[in-house]
Order: sequence, then structure tokens, then C-alpha cells
Amino acid sequence: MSEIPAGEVVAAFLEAAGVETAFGVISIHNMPMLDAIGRRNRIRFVPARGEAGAVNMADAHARVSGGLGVAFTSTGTGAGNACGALVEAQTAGTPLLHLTGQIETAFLDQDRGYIHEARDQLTMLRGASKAALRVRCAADLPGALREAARIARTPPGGPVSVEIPIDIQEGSLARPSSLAPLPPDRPEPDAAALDQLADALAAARRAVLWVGRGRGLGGGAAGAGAEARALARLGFGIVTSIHGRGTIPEGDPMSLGAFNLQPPVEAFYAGCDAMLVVGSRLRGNETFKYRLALPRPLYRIDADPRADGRSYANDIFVHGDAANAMAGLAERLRGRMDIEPALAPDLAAARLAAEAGLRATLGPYERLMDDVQGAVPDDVVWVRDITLSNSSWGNRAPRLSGPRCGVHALGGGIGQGLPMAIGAALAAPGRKTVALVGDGGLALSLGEIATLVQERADVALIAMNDRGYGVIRNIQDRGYGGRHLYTDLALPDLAALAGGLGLPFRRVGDVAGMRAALDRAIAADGPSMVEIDMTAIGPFAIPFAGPPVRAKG
Ligand SMILES: Cc1ncc(C[n+]2csc(CCOP(=O)(O)OP(=O)(O)O)c2C)c(N)n1
Repeated sequence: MSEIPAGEVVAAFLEAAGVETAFGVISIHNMPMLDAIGRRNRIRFVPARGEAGAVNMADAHARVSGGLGVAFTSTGTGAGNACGALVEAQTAGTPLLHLTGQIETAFLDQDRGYIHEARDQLTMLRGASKAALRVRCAADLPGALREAARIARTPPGGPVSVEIPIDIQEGSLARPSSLAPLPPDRPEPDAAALDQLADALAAARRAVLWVGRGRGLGGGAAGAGAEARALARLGFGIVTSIHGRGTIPEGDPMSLGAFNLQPPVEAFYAGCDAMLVVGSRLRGNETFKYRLALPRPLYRIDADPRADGRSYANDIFVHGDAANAMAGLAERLRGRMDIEPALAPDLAAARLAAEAGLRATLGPYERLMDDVQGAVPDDVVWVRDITLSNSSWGNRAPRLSGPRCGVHALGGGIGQGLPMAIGAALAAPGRKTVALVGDGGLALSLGEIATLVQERADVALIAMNDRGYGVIRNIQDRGYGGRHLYTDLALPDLAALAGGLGLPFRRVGDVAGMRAALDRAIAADGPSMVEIDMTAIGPFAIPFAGPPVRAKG
């Protein structure tokens, strides 16, 4: 029987899974795999500057492409460095394979001080990822890879770490009978439950559809854009979670976009007589910690059976794949919906009022929001870090046209925007990726700016520079006596940094100069950076001081 090197098995498996781009940091504990990828030359390998960045890149690549993200790390510190980004991929439900080395099988778990050894690495990865598997002998490798892909892509999706000891990587195994990834499980919605849900919705006159991203590949709401649009066309008012942005194009006149919790929207909900939530956790930050008053009755469709009744009581719960469930529901409801004509103008008025409320907080940055909306192409990929501008307007504007157009750090961790922009851009050739980051977040992953330039990722990077952690300062003003402890940060001169890398750069110190700088960055073929000097431009009209809280009184 012919043998095949283990590294080749990994590379061939990824090719069979349709992977075109992988990310990582090379190390003695993953070289057999990366050497095979390089020799076969069918997958683009992107050498990130850190493992966290590599996983963020793979995560965003998967979110934008709809494929499987792939990141390689080393054992121990390398795998540990990946964990924060794995937590984000897990929060977002991104199907991702994290392939990591492990020390030699003969010395595993013995605390002998083997290079890169980490006590209980598998437990660490089990905490950060959806699942973590250890390959215990060469013959197990193909099965472990195929199973990892199945778990990663089964909604709700997530990252799956696979540990492959270096002696196994360096060895060979009998040619496997198949390297095709196992298909994800896609729970089929129960027909009787769909009948019941359709009957209930057919009785509604003012029904709202809340669409999340579904945290899955294909079956997730992001992969079910066509089904969501078909259902929405029956007359529903539409709102999305921030992660679900663009599942229904945000320019749709029946859409509230991601204006999902502002007071005028909550007042609008109060006049509605049903809400159907598809593939959304109704996250705390988007529901005033689950206190936002949503329309009742409330119905839910989710691929995760544990979503039944979670955070909000539901009147009907349908367990199932979002695409199939929404298609089945649309079929049952066709010709039966009788939505009140006043729903559309009421929704439009609520959206306008919500937008006006947001505008009133922005001060000079209202102009930036409008300039970004005016400058970006329709099919822009819009990537956001955790920064004041995103928490206020960037998570709601510009209007996104499709379900794979928006990427943000859903779990709230700073520093992921730059590497996510790189991964997103490599998944969207021919389109422009625009990323909005703060100087604090940028500092955390600054090394990846070299990756951005080296890979010529087509990103316009907008850095909002307020010389420190603006949101934390605002929280300190609100609740800590105005003591700005540990929030004023030195950052390298970005113009000099960009110059040293050959990265086209523009600093903007006044409102009037923003649009031209954005236009130039967006027109550039390849990466460029715009620094918005917030100390020169001034503060927001109303400071943003942390996750939305319900106003008292
Ligand atoms: C990984 C991680 N560490 C710490 C925090 C806490 N944190 C939230 S926002 C923030 C400041 C971000 O600063 P910057 O990127 O400059 O944006 P700004 O708030 O100034 O707009 C920090 C430190 C976090 N969210 N994530």
C-alpha cells in the first residue's frame, strides 16, 4: 500500500475542502504541513506577524468568503497566542480550522521541559474553540481533519483546533480512502412546527423579522440571504443584529438596518403584533441586557436547540437550519400575509428618528459618517474594531448591501480590526475593504501592518487617533471621578510608520479634508492609511461611554 507524508495529507485535505488561503506563523512544530502547502502551491499561505492576527485573518476570510477559515500555529506560546482570536471566532460562529503543532507523542503530557511544551494545551484550546481534537497516531489524521471540518461548519459554527504532534507530522501514513471533509449537520425544521409558525404569523398585521447571522456556514442566516429576502418580501418589517447586517440589504425601505434598540425603534416595536427572530442570540449589548421590549408574540428559529427560550421567552420555537426554515416558512405564507399598509411608513419614521438621535451625538463625526457613506462603493467590505466611532455609528453605517459585507469584533475585543481587514480583503478580490480602527486597537496588532503591506491587501485603513483609550476615558469621566488612569497612550508617528513601510498615508486634521482623503484611499489600488486626528477635530457631541444602558426614569 502506498504511503503519503502527513504534511501532504493536511495540504491535500485543505485543497479538498476548497481552501484557497491559509494564515499562520511558521515554526518547528508546523513546518511539515507548511512545507507541503508551499511545495504543492495550490493554497496561498499568508505569514502573519502573530498567531492572534493569523486567526483573526482566517476568521474574517471565512466570514466574507463563506468558506472555511484556516490558521496554523505552533505549540505552546503560539497556540496560546491564538486563543483570544479563537474566542472571537467562537463568539461569531465562524467555521475555522486551527491546526497546531504538539510536541512528540513519546513525551506528551510528561512535563519534561520539551521545547514549546504547554501543560494541558488541549484543555486550553477546548476552552477557546468550539472543539479541540488531538491526533494520536498517523492513521487518525485524515479522520480527525474530516471530523474537525464537520464540527466547524455545523451551525452554530465555530473554530476547531486540531493538535498534531510533530513526529506524526514528520511521518507518513497509508494513502487515505477519502480526504473530502464530512458535510456539516443541518438540522431539518419540523414540518408541523413550520405549519404552526406560519399559521401564527399569517394572523399578524404588523410583523417584524429580526435576522441574526445564524453563526453557521450555509445554514446560518448569513448564508441564507436569498431565503431571508424572500421571507422579508412577504411584508415583514426588518431589523438585523449587528452581526447580521446586510442579510437584507440595508437600503431596503422596509429595513431598520441595525437600528435595533433606539427609543424610537422600541416605540415602533410596541405597535407591532409579532416578531420572528432568526439565528440571533439577541445579544446583551443589543437588547439593553435582554430588557429591550420586543414585540409579542415572539417566535424563534435557530439551529441551536438551546436557543429555545434563552434570554427571551418565545411563543413558538422552530429548531432548524435558517435557510431551510425560512424557505419553508415563505412557501407556507405566500399569499397569506396581510400586513397593514401603515407598517412601512411607521418603520421608515422610526428609522429616521433613530438615525437623527444618533446624529445628535456625533458632533464633527456626523460628517465622517456621511463621508464614509458617500465614498464607499456599494459592495464595500466594512471592517470595524472596537472604537468610539464604531460603537456609535460604524456598527450602523454605511448601508451594507449583502450578508458578507460586514466584519466586526463581535465579542468586543480590541485590536482585531486590522488583521480582520487583511483576511476580509483577501477573500474579496476586486472589491474594496474599508476598515475603521482606533489608535488603541491598532497598537495591539500593529505588527500586522507589515502583513497588510506585504500581502498588498486592498484595504483603506482609517485610524481614529485620540491618543489613547477614548471609550475608557469616557467611562472614567462618568464613573471614576474623571481619573484618566492608564488610558493615555504613546503611539508611533503613523506618518513615519507608513513611510517606513511604503504605505500610502494621509493625515486629516479637519472635517473638511475627510472626504478627499477617503476618496483617495478608496481609489488606491492596494493598501493605504488615513489617520483622523481627533485631538485636532474635537470631541463627539455626546460622549460614548460603554455598552448601551437603558436611560433611567
Ligand atoms: C482585548 C481587549 N482588551 C481590553 C479591552 C478594553 N477596551 C475596550 S475599548 C478600549 C479602548 C480602545 O481604544 P481605541 O482603539 O483607541 O478606541 P477609542 O476608544 O479611543 O475610540 C479598551 C482598552 C477590550 N475591549 N478588549
